[in-house]
Amino acid sequence: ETPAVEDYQAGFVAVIGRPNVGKSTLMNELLGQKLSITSPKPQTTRHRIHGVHTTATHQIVYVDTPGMHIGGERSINAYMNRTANSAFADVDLVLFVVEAGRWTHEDQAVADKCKTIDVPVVILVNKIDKFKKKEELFPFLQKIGENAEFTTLIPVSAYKKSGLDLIEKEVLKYIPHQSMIFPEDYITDRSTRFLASEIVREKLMRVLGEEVPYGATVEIEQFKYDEAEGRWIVNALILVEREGQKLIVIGAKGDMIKQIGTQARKDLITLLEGRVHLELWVKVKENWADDERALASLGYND
Ligand code: GDP
Ligand code: K
Ligand code: MG
Repeated sequence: ETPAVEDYQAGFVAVIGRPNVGKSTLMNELLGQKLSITSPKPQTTRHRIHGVHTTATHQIVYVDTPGMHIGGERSINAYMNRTANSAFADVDLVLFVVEAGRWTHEDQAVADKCKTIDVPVVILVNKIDKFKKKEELFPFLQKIGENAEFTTLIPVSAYKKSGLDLIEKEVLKYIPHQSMIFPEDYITDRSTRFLASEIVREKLMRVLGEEVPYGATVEIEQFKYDEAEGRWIVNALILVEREGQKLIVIGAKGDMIKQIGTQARKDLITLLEGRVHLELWVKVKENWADDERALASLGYND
């Protein structure tokens, strides 16, 4: 039974913060589904992505964003900051994610930015699982309160799934009463093909050391269901900036690319709900991350 319009709530919530505080992990937990890729490396999330959570009483559209960061002169860095900044527009609430016990100048920059916008802001203090005793967290919470001047502060742990119900309860205070914005089964604004390329990029970020991931991107060349074979055919091109990086991605005897492929295939099977044949290729494309036109052609253009 459809609830009366005045009882239903629907709206947009931006998830922002500096890199690596756990924005994407949190969004996935709030959705109960892995949509946005995550890794211990900053700049894992490069694109804005909508994750829609629809229930009988509400539809919340979470907008995950690249981390706002200082420094990085490259076009790709400017793109990520631009994308994060644009997420403020047309949302009902901003969830500003910070990491328990660590307040950096980048957090302060985000806090200062929040003070200039018209949208209400709630702070999520993530990763509280790193503290064994609650009392150890108090000085940090007090410090944020002083630096950020926001009233609502919710300690949470995406890992332990603690505080998620509190977040949703708080979010609903700001979500307007109106009917559904998107159809009931709508999950994201991104194509399955895009999600597939992100899965491959996530494995790159996770499997490789520090020297390659920021200089790599993924382009899906073929993405189709083969009726005769009864499986998906996915060909992905990993673009790196230098020959040396190509060798690292491939690894000795191809062990790196094999690992990336095995892990990516596993997630692709979940995403596509069927058998998957995945082929990975590595190619050098110099300066893709510095060149606005190259960026746009690789899908960095929203
Ligand atoms: P983002 O850059 O802000 O989107 O952060 P990610 O979601 O990619 O997460 C960055 C890192 O923090 C990853 O290694 C996550 O596994 C880790 N992380 C996320 N949430 C938690 C948490 O609640 N507790 C701990 N200990 N680590 C977390
Ligand atoms: K990250
Ligand atoms: Mg992220």
